[in-house]
Amino acid sequence: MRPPGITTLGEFIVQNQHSFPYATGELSRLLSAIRLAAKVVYSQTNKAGLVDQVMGSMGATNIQGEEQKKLDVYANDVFINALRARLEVCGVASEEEDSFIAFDSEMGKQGKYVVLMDPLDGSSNIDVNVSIGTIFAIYRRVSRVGSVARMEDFLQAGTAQVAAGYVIYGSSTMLVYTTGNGVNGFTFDPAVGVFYLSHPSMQIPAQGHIYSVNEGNYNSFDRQIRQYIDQCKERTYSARYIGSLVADFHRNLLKGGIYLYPATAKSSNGKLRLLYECNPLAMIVEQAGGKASNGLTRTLEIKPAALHQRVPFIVGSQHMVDELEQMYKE
Ligand code: P6P
Repeated sequence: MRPPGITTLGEFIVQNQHSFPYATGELSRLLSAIRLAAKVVYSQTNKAGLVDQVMGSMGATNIQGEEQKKLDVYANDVFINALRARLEVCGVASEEEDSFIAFDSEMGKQGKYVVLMDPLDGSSNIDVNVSIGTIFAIYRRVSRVGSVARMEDFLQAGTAQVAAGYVIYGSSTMLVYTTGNGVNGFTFDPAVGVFYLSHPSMQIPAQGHIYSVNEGNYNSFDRQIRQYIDQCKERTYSARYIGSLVADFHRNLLKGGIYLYPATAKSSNGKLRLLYECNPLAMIVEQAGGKASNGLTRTLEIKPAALHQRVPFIVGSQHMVDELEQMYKE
């Protein structure tokens, strides 16, 4: 029996579609595809330790050269198939796909939106039972409706996102998203198969006392990053780094804090991808009152040059990001 006053994700989307700047119903159907896919991926991730065909890797590697865990590929297929079935979407870009996928059927070409996603981020944590996540960004296409989706539809600045969100498959599974009118979190009740509004109007504390960074790379960080980390230690902030972006981001969103994936000796632009990791989380954090940048430029204003482009990523509580950006200005 549903507690009184609790709203389901489906009801919430319909109740709020009037605030979505395009035809009512379009976003509802698009988000419901993501909601469905999240439930399907949930059903596999929460038994990854049990179901042999899910464990281990296929031996294939994606464009990042990272070993693809079977669950990576599975999640990618589930989300792509769910989105292909919706007339609102004309194409998808994914961390698991070398290039974008254009839905070139007559129905697909009529789609007005493109979706960019990391279908299962942090998948190397699957085998050790650490929370993992899906991250997605939604844009209006810029190419002509009725034509096949083009690269320009996917290489839009983050400020053009019409919606962004993530799913965290953890001790509970949550879907957190924004359409530009605040951030709302929904917790999945597997007994009922429904996401319930559990975190309305999420706001990240302006100041936090948690910093999240892989300090193994400390010696190759920019001077400003090392200076900021040293300052966190002087202030005896808590170091919390799960090694799963969605899990680290979600905790900092709730408690306040800063997540850093700066440039390193191994990767001069950091490790995280602009289009389907940094931009969606940047939109969410800004809608929740926080900030995201590469130290010098607001993440959402970085002009994409390539689908899998990496950027240094600093995201979290406003005052913490401000302080680090000030070090870059000095
Ligand atoms: P490192 C996972 O592979 C991921 O993309 C993020 O989820 C995570 O925050 C980061 O990489 C961890 O990278 O280099 O610290 O192991």
